[in-house]
Amino acid sequence: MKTSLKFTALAALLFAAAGAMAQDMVVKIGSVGPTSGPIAHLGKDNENGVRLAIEDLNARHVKIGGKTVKWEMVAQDDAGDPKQGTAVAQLLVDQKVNGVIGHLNSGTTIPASKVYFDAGIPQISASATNPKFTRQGYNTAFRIVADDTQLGGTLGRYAVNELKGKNIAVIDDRTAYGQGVADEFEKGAKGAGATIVGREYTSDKATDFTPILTNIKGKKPDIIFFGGMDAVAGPMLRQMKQLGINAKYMGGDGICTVELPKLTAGTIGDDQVYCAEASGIDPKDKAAVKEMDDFRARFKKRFGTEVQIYSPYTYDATMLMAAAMEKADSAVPAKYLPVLAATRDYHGVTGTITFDKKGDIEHGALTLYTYRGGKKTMLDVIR
Ligand code: ABU
Repeated sequence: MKTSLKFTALAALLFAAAGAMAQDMVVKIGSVGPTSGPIAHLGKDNENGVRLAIEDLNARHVKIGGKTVKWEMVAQDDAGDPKQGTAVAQLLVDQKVNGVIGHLNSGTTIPASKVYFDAGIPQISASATNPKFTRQGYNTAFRIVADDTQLGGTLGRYAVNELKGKNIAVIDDRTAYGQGVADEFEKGAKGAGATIVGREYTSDKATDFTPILTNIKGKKPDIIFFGGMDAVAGPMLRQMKQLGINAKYMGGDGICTVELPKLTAGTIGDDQVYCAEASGIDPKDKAAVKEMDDFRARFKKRFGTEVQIYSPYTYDATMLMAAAMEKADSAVPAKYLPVLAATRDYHGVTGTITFDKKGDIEHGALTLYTYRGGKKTMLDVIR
C-alpha cells in the first residue's frame, strides 16, 4: 500500500513537471554587430545591452499565449562588414529568430534590413544613424536613436554658433555613416556661416593620417570634423598632436565613446574634442537620470566594464520588442509587428520611445559631450 502511494505521488510530480515543460516556449532574439575587428569594444557593448535585457526578461517569467517564455539571445558577429552583415542576417533568419536587435553600423544595417524585410522579421537598430535605413519602405525596420540629418546638422550649427568655428575642415571614412554625417555637418556649418576650408577622405581601416592632416594643417582650420568611428579617430587625434595641429575636433556618435581617450593614448586636452550621442534624457528629469545611473552601475557590476555608448539603447530595444510581443500575446513576427510599429510613449532607461510612420523615434534628442581629464563629460541635451 505504502509503495503504491509513493508511486502515485511520483507519477503526479512527473505529470506536473511535464505539464510545466509543455507550457514553456522559447523566444529567440538575434543580437548582431561587430564583435570582432577594430570596433569590437562597441559591438560587445551593444551585445551586452541585449544580454542584460534577456536576463531581466527571464527573471520576470513573462507569459505569452499562456506559456512561460524562455528568452534566448542568438548572437552573430558581422565584423562591421556589409557582406558579412547580409550573410549573418540570413543565418539569423535560418535560425528562426523572432526579432533582431542590430546591426551597429549603418553600412551593415542597411543591406541586412532587406534580408529581415523579406523574411518579415522585425529589426530594431539602436545605433545605425544613416537616414536611409528607415526610408526604404521596409515595415520591419525600426531605430531608437536620431539620424544623421539631425546629428550632423545640429553639430554643424553648434560648431559655428557655440564653438565659434569659422574655418572648418571635414574628414570622413567613406562609410555609409561617416560620409552621411560629414555631409550633414558640412551643410549645417555652411548654413550657419562657416567656410569649409578642406574636405579629406580616409577609410574605416586606415591608421596613417599624416598626408591628409598635413594638407589640412596648411589650411589653418579652427575645427576639424571627422565622420567615422572612435577606432580611427583615436590614432588621428594622436597624429594631430604629433603634427602640432591645435584645432578643436568634432565627431558624431561614432567617436563619442568612453574608449576614445584611451585610443588617443591620452593625447587629447580638456575641451578639445566635442561629439554627440544620438539621443539623451533631460538632465533636469532627476528620476530619469537616476534610472540611467542605476543602469550604468548594474551594467558595470554584471560585465565589469563601463557602458561605451549604445548598450542602454540595445537594452531598451530588446525590452521594447518583448513588450510588443507580450501586448500582442504572440511572438510570431507577423502578429507582434503591428503592435511594435504602434509603440507610443514606451518608458525605457534611455527615455520615452514613440515610433513615427517610418519606424524612427519621434522627437529624438542629442546629447553633447566633451572630454575632460580623459573622461567623457556631458555638456547639454538638445532637441
Ligand atoms: N551612428 C554611429 C555608428 C553606427 C553607424 O551609424 O554606422
